[in-house]
Amino acid sequence: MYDNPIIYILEARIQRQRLKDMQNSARKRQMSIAEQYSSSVTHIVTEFDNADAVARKLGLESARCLNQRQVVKLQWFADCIRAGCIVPVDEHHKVKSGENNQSVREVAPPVSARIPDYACQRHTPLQHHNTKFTDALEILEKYADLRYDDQDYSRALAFRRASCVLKSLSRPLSRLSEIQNVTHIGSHSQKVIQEILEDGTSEEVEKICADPWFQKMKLFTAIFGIGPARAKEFIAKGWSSIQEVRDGCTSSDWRIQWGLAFHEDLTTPVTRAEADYILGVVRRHVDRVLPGAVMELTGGFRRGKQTGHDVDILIMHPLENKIIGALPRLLQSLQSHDIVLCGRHERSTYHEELLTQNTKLSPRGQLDHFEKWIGIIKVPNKIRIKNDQSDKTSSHQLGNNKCNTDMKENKDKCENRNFQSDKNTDSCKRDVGNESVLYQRQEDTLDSGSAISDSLEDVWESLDKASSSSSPSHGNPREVKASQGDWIARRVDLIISPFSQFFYALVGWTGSKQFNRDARTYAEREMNMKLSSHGLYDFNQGKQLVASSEREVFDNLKLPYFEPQDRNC
Ligand code: TTP
Repeated sequence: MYDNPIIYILEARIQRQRLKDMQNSARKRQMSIAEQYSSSVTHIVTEFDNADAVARKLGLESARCLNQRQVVKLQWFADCIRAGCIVPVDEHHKVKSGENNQSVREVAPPVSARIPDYACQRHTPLQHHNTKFTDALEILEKYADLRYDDQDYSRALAFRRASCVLKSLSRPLSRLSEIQNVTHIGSHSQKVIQEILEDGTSEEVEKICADPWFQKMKLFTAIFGIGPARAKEFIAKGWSSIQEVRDGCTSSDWRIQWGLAFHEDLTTPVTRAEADYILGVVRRHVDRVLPGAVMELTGGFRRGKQTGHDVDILIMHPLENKIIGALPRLLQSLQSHDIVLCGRHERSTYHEELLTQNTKLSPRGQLDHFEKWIGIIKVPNKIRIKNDQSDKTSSHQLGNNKCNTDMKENKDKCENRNFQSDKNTDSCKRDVGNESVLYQRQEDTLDSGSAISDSLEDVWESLDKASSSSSPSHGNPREVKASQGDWIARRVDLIISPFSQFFYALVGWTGSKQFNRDARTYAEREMNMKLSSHGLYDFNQGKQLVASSEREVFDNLKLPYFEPQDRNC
C-alpha cells in the first residue's frame, strides 16, 4: 500500500461528463486527484487496455517508465468510490503491459509496399474500412481549405491524399507502423491517426469542430454561390446565421439571391430517386429537342452515392454538330413546362489549343470549357417522400428507381449502361438492357444546324439576357419562396459535350475531384500527357489520343480500368 496515494485519471477515451462525476466523487471522499501526471502519482486510472498506450499518451518512452506505479482500470476506481477509500489493486484491476497484450490485428504487416502513388491507380470504394480516420482527416482538409488562400491549398491537399490512401486499404488500420512508409501520409496526418488509434478521437479535430469560426464558415459556404472569401466577409460583419445574411446581404448575384431564398431546400441532400427523376424529366425534353442524344447521370451518383448536393447530367449526340443550339432549345422546353426555377446558361469557351496549354488545377473546381447550364429546378415532394418510404422497406434498392411509374422506362434505360469502343469505325456502342445501339460518328452536314440558326440566335439572346440579370426571368426569389408549392428546389448542372470529347468528359464529370486531380498529375508527370475533360494530348507523339469508351481513356493513360464506384477518393 502507498502512504500517500495520488490518483491520476487519464482522460483519453473517458466520456467528459463521466470523468467530471468521477473526479467530484473522489474529492468528496478526500481522495487525492492530480490535475497533471507527475512522478508523485501512484495510481493511473485508464480506459486503455495496455500500459504501452498509456505510456505513449503520457509522452513516456515505454511502459517500463511506469514500473513504480499502478496502472489500473476504471473498475478499481469505481471500487474505491464504493468503499469510500483507496482499495488494494487486485489482479483483475490491473492493465496489462503492452507486450503481453498484442492481438493478431496489431501485428498486421505494413501495407506500404502495395500502395500505388496515385489515387487513379487504386481501387477506392465508397464503403471502406477506415472511416474513423478519413472523417477526421477530411475535417482537417476542410478547415485548411477554408482557412487558407487558394494559392496555399497544399495543406488541405495533404490531408485529402492521406485520407484517400486510407480509403483504399483492404482492412482496418490497427497500428501506425502499418503505414509508416506510405507516401502521402505525412507527419501531421500520422499524428492524428495515432491519436485516434489510442483515444478513439483526435483532440485537434474535436477543437476544430467546436470552433465557432469553422461552424460559421461551413454554414455560409454551403449557400449556393458563396465561396470562402465571401463567407469571411460575412463573419467580419458579425453575422452568424443564415437569417442575418438574408437580412444584410445586398449581392445582385442570382445564385446568392436564389441560394439564400432556397437555402434549406438546397442543403437537404438530393436522393438517388430524385436524381433519377430529374434525369427522366430532362431525358423526355432532350428526346423532344435532340432525338438520339445520349445522357449520363454523373458525379457522386454515378460513383454509387445514394445522396448528393446536386445532379450533374452530361449530354452528347453521336453527330458532332447536332448539339449546336440544343441546350437553349432544351431550356426553353423545360421552362415552358414550369420545371426551371432559375439558372445561367454558359456558352462553350473551348478551343483546340486548350488541349496542350498548361492550366493550373484549381483547388475548388476543375474548370472546363463545355457549354452548360447551372441552375435550380423544381422536384415534386412526392418523389422524396416515396424515396423515404422505399428507404425504410428496402434501402439497398434505392438505385433502382421504384418511386415513380413515369421513371420505370428511364430506369430500364439507365441501369447497367455500358459503352464499348469500336476502334475501326470511330464509334461507340451503348448497351441499353438487351438492346445494343451503335453510335457511329458521322460527318455532319450543317443543314439542320443552319436551318435553325436564325431562330437560334433569338433563343441565345433571350437566354443570355435572362441569365445575366440578377433574377433570371422567373420572379423574385423571396416571393417565389413565399408561394412555394409542393416541390423542393434542386441544384442541377446540364453539360453538353461534343461526341469527340464525350468519354473524357464522362470520366471528368464522374470524378471524384481527387481522382481527376491525381489522374491529371499522373498524366503530366508519368506520361508526359495532358488530360482534361476535353481530351488527352500526348506530347511524346505530338498528337491527341481519341477515346470511344471510358475504358479507352484509361487505356490511353496506361492505367488499369476502374469502375466509377471505385473512384471514390
Ligand atoms: P460535383 O457535383 O461538384 O461533385 P460530386 O458529385 O462528386 O459531389 P456530391 O456528392 O457532393 O454531389 O462534381 C461532379 C464531378 O464533376 C466532380 O467529381 C468533378 C467534376 N466537375 C468538373 O469536371 N467540372 C466542374 O466544373 C465541376 C463543378 C465538377
